Amino acid sequence: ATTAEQQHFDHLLSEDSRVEPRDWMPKAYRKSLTRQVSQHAHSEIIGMQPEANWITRAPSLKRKAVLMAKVQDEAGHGLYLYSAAETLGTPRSVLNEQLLSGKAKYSSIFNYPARTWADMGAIGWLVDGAAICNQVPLCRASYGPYGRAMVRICKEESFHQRQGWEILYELSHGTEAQKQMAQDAVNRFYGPALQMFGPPDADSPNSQQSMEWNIKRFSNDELRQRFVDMIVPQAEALGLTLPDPDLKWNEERGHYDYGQLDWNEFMSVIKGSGPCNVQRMKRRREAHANGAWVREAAEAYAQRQAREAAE
Ligand code: FAQ
Repeated sequence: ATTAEQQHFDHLLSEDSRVEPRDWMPKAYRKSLTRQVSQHAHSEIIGMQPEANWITRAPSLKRKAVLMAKVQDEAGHGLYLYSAAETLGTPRSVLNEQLLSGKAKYSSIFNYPARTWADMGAIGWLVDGAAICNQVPLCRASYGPYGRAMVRICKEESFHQRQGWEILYELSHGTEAQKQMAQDAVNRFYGPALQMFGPPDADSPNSQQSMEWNIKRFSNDELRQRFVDMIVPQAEALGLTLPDPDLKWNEERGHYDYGQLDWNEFMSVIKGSGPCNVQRMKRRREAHANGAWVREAAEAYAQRQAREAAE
């Protein structure tokens, strides 16, 4: 880079303005953003599986329509995030290959099974709720295409969280068995949802640099705390409890204290040994193989268009 290029980049960051695809950017900035944005895209795509699993078993036509719309939104999020990642220079086919080969990560949360209908509620309320807490600050990420994609994604996530909340509310005000099913779903998703924010700050190798680059605006622990503070009163309103005996209001800090999370489990899930990692990846590889004809048809069409334009 010339000094002028580096200075221009530094100036954009210091003014808190956006870096656009045509601007010069440091190699490490491009690389780290490609990593985060593509892994985010992979999470949206793999994240369709736990809920898609319940579409045919939704308890009513209305619930089925809502769930189908939500799962389709996740596909859309994956697509705009792949497009945003591609503006950094790596083609989608390469990003996809990194997912299929296991080289790229996707969110730990999607390696847990969705056992009952109440899990649709817990996923919407807790998983989409955590996603919103994490993603609202990303609307201000320094890289323009990522920040702009986040704005629309966050609006859709808000609807997702609301639909999850409503499922749980209805169950927790239903029969004793329904309430129990809702409580069980919350018990299973609470810890893994808190781990979506990433490892504790002291063990988060990317955070500091990402914050200096205005990609992340808050640390993993700061966002996790914000999420806990948000869901405690929501759980009370639902009539459900959160499975943490150490959860209590700390007057001095002005925040809820919460107990240690199981970080060994987290590490094992991101290394591939969670309850559903194998199944999720197998399903994704099958879906990719089954879609080969679509890619071939699109390619043949593009070639014909190019030929006709040249004639
Ligand atoms: N799972 O140094 P840090 C959704 C990795 S929401 C797996 O702290 P960073 C919506 C991390 O990549 C879910 N891996 O990393 C939806 C890094 O490894 P690497 C997706 C994790 O980047 C709802 C290493 O650990 N949301 O899909 C996790 O500064 C319902 C060290 O960590 C996003 O991706 C984890 N939980 O902070 C869809 C949001 N945590 O890459 C369907 C955008 C950390 O060096 C249904 N991403 N790792 O090999 C981010 O905000 C950040 O990347 C963090 C991690 C906060 C996830």
